[in-house]
Amino acid sequence: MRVAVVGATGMVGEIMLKVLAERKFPVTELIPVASERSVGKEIEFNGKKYTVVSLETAVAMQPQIALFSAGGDTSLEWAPKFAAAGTTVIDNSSAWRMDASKKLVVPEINAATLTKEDKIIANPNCSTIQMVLALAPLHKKYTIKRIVVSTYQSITGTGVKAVKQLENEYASIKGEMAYPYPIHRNAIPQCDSFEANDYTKEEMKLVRETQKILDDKTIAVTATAIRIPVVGGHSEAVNVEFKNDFEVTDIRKILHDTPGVVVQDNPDTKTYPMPIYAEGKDDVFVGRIRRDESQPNTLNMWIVADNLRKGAATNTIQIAEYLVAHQLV
Ligand code: A2P
Ligand code: 11C
Repeated sequence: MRVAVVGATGMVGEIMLKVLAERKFPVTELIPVASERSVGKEIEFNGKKYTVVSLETAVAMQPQIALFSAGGDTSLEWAPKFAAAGTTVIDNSSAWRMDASKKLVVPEINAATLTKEDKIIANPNCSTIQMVLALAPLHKKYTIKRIVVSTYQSITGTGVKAVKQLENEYASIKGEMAYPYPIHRNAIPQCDSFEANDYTKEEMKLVRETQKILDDKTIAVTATAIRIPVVGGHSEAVNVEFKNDFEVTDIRKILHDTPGVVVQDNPDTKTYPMPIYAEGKDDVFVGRIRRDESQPNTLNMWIVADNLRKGAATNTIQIAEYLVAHQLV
């Protein structure tokens, strides 16, 4: 496979290269792509050096697959050009996610809907991916009525600038700010910009993307997304009301049997997921599983995952693996 990685010098792009190598994705030729300012730079992949090329050059090279993580504007402009040249694009930006003609894919849930005609495939937002991976099998059995989610999000979701801001604050150095406020010793109740309804874009992604991936517009979702000074992954306190009653032991068993989900849940041994241990892993970790005693058919749990891996790079590459395995590219 000739594989282009658009945004290869970025935070997610670098993890994409790592995950492609780790999972032995059948790359015969890697085409690293970045902005004009990086063209000509060398990057290493699988022990070989590759030169970063421009988007224009990459389209002309007609890769079979292009993995995009270079922002929404780049995707909007360039994904259709790659698609027109016969390349299948898997896009990690928010550009195409809510486009009714594009599929929004978490492979364990809905990869079976993919066909050869899908030339631009959307990868969901990190906080959505980890939540729906755990919720999909529970929805299947008990039918979700409503989700109330509060997130505690890693600064890596914002990018290199945010990591630099925290490092500067640790060292009491004045520098460029990624956030409107200090992040060290703080919790900022704003991830991304606000929409007209006073929710942030991140919160509305949790609402809209969840309904699209679970293919059910009747699921009510409300979200509060918080940025905290953490690096390893996103954490989520999730309260789920089902139509039907459940046994907590059955919930644990279903989650235990769900590919990609790891249950870490034992109050006696203080076992529960934490971002410091999720970092660098591809799984979604679930713990603090307990009945909400304040109303019927309702469950509380705590979901943690590395936002750059399953939340971004790994999910994108799992989609690519599915396409290859099913001869869809
Ligand atoms: P570059 O390194 O040349 O700026 P991050 O989200 O971590 O900031 O990374 C963004 C990635 O997207 C980088 O690889 C960046 O390349 C790339 N990128 C940003 N703007 C463009 C653009 N207009 N065309 C191509 N790649 C872009
Ligand atoms: C964050 N979820 O943590 C964001 C980053 O739509 O892919 C990824 C944004 C997106 O801030």
